[in-house]
Amino acid sequence: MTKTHCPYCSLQCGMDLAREGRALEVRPWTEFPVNQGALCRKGWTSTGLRGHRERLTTPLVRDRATGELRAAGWDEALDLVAGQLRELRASYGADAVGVFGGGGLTNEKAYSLGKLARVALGTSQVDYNGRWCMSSAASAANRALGIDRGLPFPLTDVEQTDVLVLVGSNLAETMPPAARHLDALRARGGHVVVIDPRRTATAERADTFLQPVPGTDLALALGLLHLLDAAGAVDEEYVAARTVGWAEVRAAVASWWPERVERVSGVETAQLRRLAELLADAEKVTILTARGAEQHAQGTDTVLAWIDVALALGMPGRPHAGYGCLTGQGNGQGGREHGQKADQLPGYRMIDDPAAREHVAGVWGVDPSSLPGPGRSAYELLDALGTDDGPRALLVFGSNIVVSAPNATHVTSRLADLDLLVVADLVMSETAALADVVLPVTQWAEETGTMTNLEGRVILRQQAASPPSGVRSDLDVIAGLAARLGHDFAADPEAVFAELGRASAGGRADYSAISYDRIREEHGVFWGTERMFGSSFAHPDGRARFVAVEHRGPAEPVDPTYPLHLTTGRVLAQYQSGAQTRRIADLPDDGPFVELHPMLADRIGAYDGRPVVVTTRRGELKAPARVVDTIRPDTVFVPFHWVGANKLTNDALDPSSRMPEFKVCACAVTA
Ligand SMILES: Nc1nc2c(c(=O)[nH]1)N[C@H]1C(S)=C(S)[C@@H](COP(=O)(O)OP(=O)(O)OC[C@H]3O[C@@H](n4cnc5c(=O)[nH]c(N)nc54)[C@H](O)[C@@H]3O)O[C@H]1N2
Ligand SMILES: Nc1nc2c(c(=O)[nH]1)N[C@H]1C(S)=C(S)[C@@H](COP(=O)(O)OP(=O)(O)OC[C@H]3O[C@@H](n4cnc5c(=O)[nH]c(N)nc54)[C@H](O)[C@@H]3O)O[C@H]1N2
Ligand code: SF4
Ligand SMILES: [Mo]
Repeated sequence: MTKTHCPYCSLQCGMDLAREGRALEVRPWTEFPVNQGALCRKGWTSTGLRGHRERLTTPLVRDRATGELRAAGWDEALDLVAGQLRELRASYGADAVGVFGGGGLTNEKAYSLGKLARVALGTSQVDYNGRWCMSSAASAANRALGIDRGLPFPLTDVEQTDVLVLVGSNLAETMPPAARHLDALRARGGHVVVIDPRRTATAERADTFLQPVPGTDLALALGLLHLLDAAGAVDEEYVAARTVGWAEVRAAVASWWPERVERVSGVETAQLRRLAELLADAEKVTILTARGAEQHAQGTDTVLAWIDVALALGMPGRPHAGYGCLTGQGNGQGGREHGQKADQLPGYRMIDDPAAREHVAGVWGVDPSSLPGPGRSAYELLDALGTDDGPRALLVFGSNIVVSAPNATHVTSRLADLDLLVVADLVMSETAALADVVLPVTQWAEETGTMTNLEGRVILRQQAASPPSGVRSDLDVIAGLAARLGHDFAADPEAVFAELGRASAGGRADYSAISYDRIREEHGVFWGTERMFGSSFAHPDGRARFVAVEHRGPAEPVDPTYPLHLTTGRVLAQYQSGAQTRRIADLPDDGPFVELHPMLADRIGAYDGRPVVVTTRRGELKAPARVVDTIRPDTVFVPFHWVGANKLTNDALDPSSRMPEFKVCACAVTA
């Protein structure tokens, strides 16, 4: 039996892997506190990719003559990649090479990938799919609280709160074992509030459900602040002692009376008033945001407004209360801390900070001035590929861009304009299928590494089986490329983790006190403290910042040609771009569908199960209708696990986090 964690989401549920002959079987690991033995369907079936006939087991190189991918040896493939990268750098400069990482990579991989970019390639052009995921919450938390840690408290704390507000989270489908904490809270007499344009499985477990127009959560928060202030429910003592900036927020929300909020969001004034009363009367309130509130061109401001609500109520830092973001990818937290992000060095240090550069360059044994500056954010990087001043080569580790990037048809055309596309993956993802070189890598149970879950708990995924022959770990691949570029990188995960510890020492996310042995003994180790903000926030003066923000609305409002709101998201049985879960036989793979309300279906003559066409300014998708009365009549929903949804989505970006607006654009639907 090997104690490890699920290959998918940020809950990083603990599991035991038992060998049954050649097969691996998933068994519950009941002592691991986050999931206490429970797993969702994806976790139970996660070994389904082991020995799968579609696993990649040899490097592939595109034959110039035929245009087809053909099998190649590792030396041939890596020599070819390194040779071409050297040539491109010599002709066009170091920024001609781009690197694209993922929040599903282990801490060790994220760290090595950033080091590959900055040290071996000398490029500033490195970013990752975390920009798609939680960057708006990160940018808001940094600004308001002085630090970006998804949950600044253990997840189980939510059971002890009085009112839990979930803004744009469908955790009953996206983190099913976490739903038990909602049930426990309600069994204690607590109250769950869900805010979502769809009455989801999570909303079914709630006491209060608000169903706003997509993209209006910011207006709701401003309206709540208005009502809390009017009712004298602001915790003046806390505000005076622990925060700055309330006066500006108070002035900004003065004009957000409930009728105005109703006009913008569609949420009735009576409902908003009841929610304000509920919050005002509660001793302990916890507000959690997820992608529904964050994946917007005003995502950062939306999160800031909800943090303002939490601060006005005096909650952050109080036991069993406060604000948190439900990070999404397996290593969503660690993946953003160790230097694969365009503006960061390991330890959540900023790449334009001279002291940070000096410290990290010291660990890397290079001159600080040799480190590049900040690069482009994920979408901007992809948008620039193959253009005059953009990268001409891209190395992709752990992302299936063709399916998951916004405005995907455009992004795919950018990939096609590259001189060299290299993809490291377990399977032939839609992105790997376009590559010039495909590198087959090990998957979670075949390698060891650390992940940092949504609570900031660093956990250890231990190897439970040997990889198929011909497959190498990402760390080996990165070290192999670095060696060919004249640099000696460690490839052993524990050695990389020790180096990461040194590089992060003294940074905002300091891992220097954590070791594999400690993680094994303690079932995971929190970086920093388990519960944050008890006595001070992470700004130099110890105070949280209220930030006054305004509601702008979606970048692409509805109009007579595109009269409906399109939103996108997830279903329980598929994970992300589906590259892994669509190949697992025990998970249903029905293809995309279009969820719409019976009133809308009637108007356009659509029938459940029959195809409809969704059109936006960027593309169209034909898929079966799913007629349900749980969605707003002015909104349609498409899951993004299959090619399709992102041909429709808008590439408008949040100005501060550079997160794309996946959660709302204007569309038309015809039967
Ligand atoms: N089954 C499954 N689980 C997953 C994943 C997966 O792919 N599949 N991915 C993991 C990852 S990386 C992530 S980031 C998380 C995401 O976890 P969630 O954020 O829970 O997932 P989503 O389905 O993207 O969005 C949540 C809800 O937002 C709603 N929504 C849409 N627009 C708006 C809006 O404007 N306002 C509000 N308030 N709500 C809105 C949608 O209707 C949806 O129900 O899930 C993780 N877990
Ligand atoms: N319309 C719409 N689009 C969205 C979203 C949405 O809500 N709506 N959500 C966004 C969000 S939150 C996210 S997180 C992204 C995720 O979207 P992607 O970045 O596409 O995420 P995955 O499907 O997890 O891609 C991981 C790829 O890497 C491979 N892989 C898995 N593990 C490893 C590994 O250890 N090493 C290597 N080299 N490869 C590995 C997998 O097989 C897969 O091909 O999608 C975003 N796109
Ligand atoms: S909730 Fe997330 S971590 Fe837990 S079993 Fe499901 S996919 Fe895996
Ligand atoms: Mo995500």
